[in-house]
Amino acid sequence: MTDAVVTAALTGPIATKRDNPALPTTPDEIAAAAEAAYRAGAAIVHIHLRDEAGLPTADVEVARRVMGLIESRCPVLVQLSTGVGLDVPFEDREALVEVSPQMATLNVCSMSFGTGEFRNPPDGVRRLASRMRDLGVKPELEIYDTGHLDVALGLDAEGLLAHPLQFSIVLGVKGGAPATVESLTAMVARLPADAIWQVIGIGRANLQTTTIGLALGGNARTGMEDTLMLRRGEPARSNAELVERLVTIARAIEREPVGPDRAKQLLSLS
Ligand code: KMH
Ligand code: ZN
Repeated sequence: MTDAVVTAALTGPIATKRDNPALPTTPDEIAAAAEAAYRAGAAIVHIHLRDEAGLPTADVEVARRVMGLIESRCPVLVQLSTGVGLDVPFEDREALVEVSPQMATLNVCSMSFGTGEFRNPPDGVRRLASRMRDLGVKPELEIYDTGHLDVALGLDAEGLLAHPLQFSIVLGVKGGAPATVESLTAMVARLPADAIWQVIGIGRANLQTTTIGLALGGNARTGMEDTLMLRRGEPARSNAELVERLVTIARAIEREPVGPDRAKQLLSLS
């Protein structure tokens, strides 16, 4: 068995309870979902915040509250999304790292995102990378296509990123790389030798692409940000249910999900 770090992406920025009533959106629901995901085998929770209306927010007070609630329940590591939501200005999103989560996402390029636009301007991305480096917040480099990898490597060449680099290869977003083995292997082949990586499989191909990533030696992520369905026609009843299934798959292919302490070592978190 080799180690595998499992991340649960609990909420995301787009789905609502109308899409799946089990989606956690309030601070208490997110904290309870984080604990259940941890107990099911996740070492990390990827967190998007919602306001009282259920919309994505970059409110640092909400971030502090959610992080405090999670910490009071379990030792799972927190990866805060700086992607937040498509309608939230970059300048508000970047302020979230000031609450010093163990990790935060760093989306390196602007792009079309479904029917919306995901704005990550080059000067803002460099500023955010530099602030994360100064605060000791580990960037989760989200790579939605091959060119994004080159931009991330450029940030590394400028000395803005701490090693080992940690990549999430996102497959299946409309506007990014398709959920195919070819697009995955094209990106994996070009990662630095010491890079740590996982697949984020969006939508229908979630199960297949995540499993292929694990089989190729990557870590793994699942959760209701990435898929609201356990399988076609069957909505997920919880994030923990998705994590349980992924843990079963990991073990079946000789990958053992690790706890937060070991994940901290593997990912070189401060
Ligand atoms: N769904 C997007 C807006 C992140 O968490 O940083 C991208 C996103 C990335 O959620
Ligand atoms: Zn996210």
